[in-house]
Amino acid sequence: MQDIEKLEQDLLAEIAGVADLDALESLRVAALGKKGSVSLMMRGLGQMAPEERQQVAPKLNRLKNTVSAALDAAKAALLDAALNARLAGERIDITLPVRPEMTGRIHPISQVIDEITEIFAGMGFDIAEGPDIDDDFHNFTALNIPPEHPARQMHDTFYLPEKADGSRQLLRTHTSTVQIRTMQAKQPPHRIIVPGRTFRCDSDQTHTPMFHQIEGLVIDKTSHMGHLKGVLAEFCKAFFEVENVTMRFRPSYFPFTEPSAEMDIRCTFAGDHIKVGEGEDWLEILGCGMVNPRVLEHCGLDPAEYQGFAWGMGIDRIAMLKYGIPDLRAFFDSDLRWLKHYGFVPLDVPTLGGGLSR
Ligand code: 2NM
Repeated sequence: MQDIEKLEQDLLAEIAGVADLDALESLRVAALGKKGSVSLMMRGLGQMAPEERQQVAPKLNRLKNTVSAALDAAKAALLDAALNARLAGERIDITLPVRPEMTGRIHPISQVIDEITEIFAGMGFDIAEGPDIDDDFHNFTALNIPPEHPARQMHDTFYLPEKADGSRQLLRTHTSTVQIRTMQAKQPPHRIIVPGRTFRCDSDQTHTPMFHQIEGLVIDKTSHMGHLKGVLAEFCKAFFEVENVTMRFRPSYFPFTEPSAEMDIRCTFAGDHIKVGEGEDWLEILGCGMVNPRVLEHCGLDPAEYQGFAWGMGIDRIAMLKYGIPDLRAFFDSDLRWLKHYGFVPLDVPTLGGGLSR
């Protein structure tokens, strides 16, 4: 009897003092394993007289249960402590500033794309993207640009080598390919903007063969030029971060819109910087119009049911204007000193609430 109580006290004391899981497992084997101290005692039951066995057996069972429970509890406590130690070791203070200070910079074009998408996303537009390499239908035919149109000539468009069937793919000359793909793939209403690379065989002081555009498209049953004007006015105020922008629409021509217009905004040229919104000069910033019914038909939409507006603008020139960057071609030189000077800090993400360009 004494033995049982003594053994229990000893075992519980040892379990309480154990420092790690390995030691605890050794203890378990030494007590409850085949040749463990508790097991050996239980084996002794066989040699006892029945009355004695009846007395001792429940005590031994209780001993076994107590030790077993103490082992389980100790194991749980050790696992808990190990987890807490690991969590404490992995804890990071996310309020600390980034270290080391980030040296990478966001290219002004990426910054301007982020700003513009933020503005239009705030107005409920989706952002759509599509392939740089496309075909004649999406780049020209669907946009009501007939085969003899000058924009189709070799000197404007980069063509890929002819395929076996005689067709040639091309590098898209505008992002409108994506508007076409969107109208073909989904049912109206559409409210999208499409940022991306575009390509034209043209290279001088103010043109690079690859440049960037953002185009917008709204299609539903009742959208009209008044909505177009409202959307673009909101955009200009937000983008140039000014209270008021005076706009002017000049009649123009695009095959894919009817009527078409070009939009100018008031500005003043103050030295090398430009002030946008008010002033004596006009700055041409985009082309726009009501989507030509023929374009809708090419996309399988009934012009008697659907209508809408679209616009397009070059991002590179707008980025130069907004951020006072003098030379277009430096945009694509990958000069790290230039990027450090004109680039943006990666964590300063443009938001409508927090400010676009800070
Ligand atoms: C512009 C000017 C005016 C335009 C039209 C379309 C489409 F696909 F809906 F017909 N996409 N983009 C558009 C209209 C583009 O860029 C100066």
